[in-house]
Amino acid sequence: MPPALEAVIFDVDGTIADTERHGHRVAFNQAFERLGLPYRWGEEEYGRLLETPGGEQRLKAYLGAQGLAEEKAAGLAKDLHRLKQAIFVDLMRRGAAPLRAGIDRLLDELAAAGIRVAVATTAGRTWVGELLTTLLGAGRAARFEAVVTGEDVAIRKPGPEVYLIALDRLGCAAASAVAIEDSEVGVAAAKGAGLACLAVRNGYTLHHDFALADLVVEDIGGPGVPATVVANPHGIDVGPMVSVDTLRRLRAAAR
Ligand code: XBP
Ligand code: MG
Repeated sequence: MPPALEAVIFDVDGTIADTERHGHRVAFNQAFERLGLPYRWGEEEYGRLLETPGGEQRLKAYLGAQGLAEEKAAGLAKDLHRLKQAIFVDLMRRGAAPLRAGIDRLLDELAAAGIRVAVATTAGRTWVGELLTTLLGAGRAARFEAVVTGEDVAIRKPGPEVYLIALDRLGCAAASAVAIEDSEVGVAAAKGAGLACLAVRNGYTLHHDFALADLVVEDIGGPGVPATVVANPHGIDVGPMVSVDTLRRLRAAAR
């Protein structure tokens, strides 16, 4: 018999909340402006820049590509990123990074079923906790038993470390957990750690290769938003919304 579902580990950017297009991207641009730099990241260009996970790493790679020497790029990326994080928190408090449909519903269903939850993200500790509290309320945010961020790992996604640390902190075997991700690198990280993985696409990840995912949907489903299935390689019964039972079936079907 396959192991029971004990825990669900959520990615944050693009999965719990739509943070990138109107949140992080805008904050990066405001940071450039405040430091008097000529760079601005357009919506489409930012989609390509997202291939470098981690805001500071993204900045460093971009500045390097603009011709800055490595040491100069690293120092400027650090300063810009510190500033960008403060700007992002402010934008997020003003609603620039909305919760994705159905996340609050699913969290409540998981709690009612006694299934534990954690976070595994490439993003920074400075804002992740506050985003969870702002979008979900203090009660739901407190249910995340482990919040593992970019600062906790030596190698970011697509490396599996962030998931391995989350599993370790939960004291849960990979075979008893499901990950929810929105991107190709995120799915690779989760599968590399041995978890079953649900992919929830968003505007920036429509073109990603989700061949490793155990189920791909447009949304998990919430009031007025159906869980439109994009790929269902195990042929599981998804239902009108991704529910605890959907995730249990996913866990059982995944290899
Ligand atoms: C998220 C990221 C992050 C965010 C920005 O990836 O790569 O860098 O874009 O956040 P994932 P920070 O959803 O796969 O975890 O600036 O805090 O890094
Ligand atoms: Mg993501």
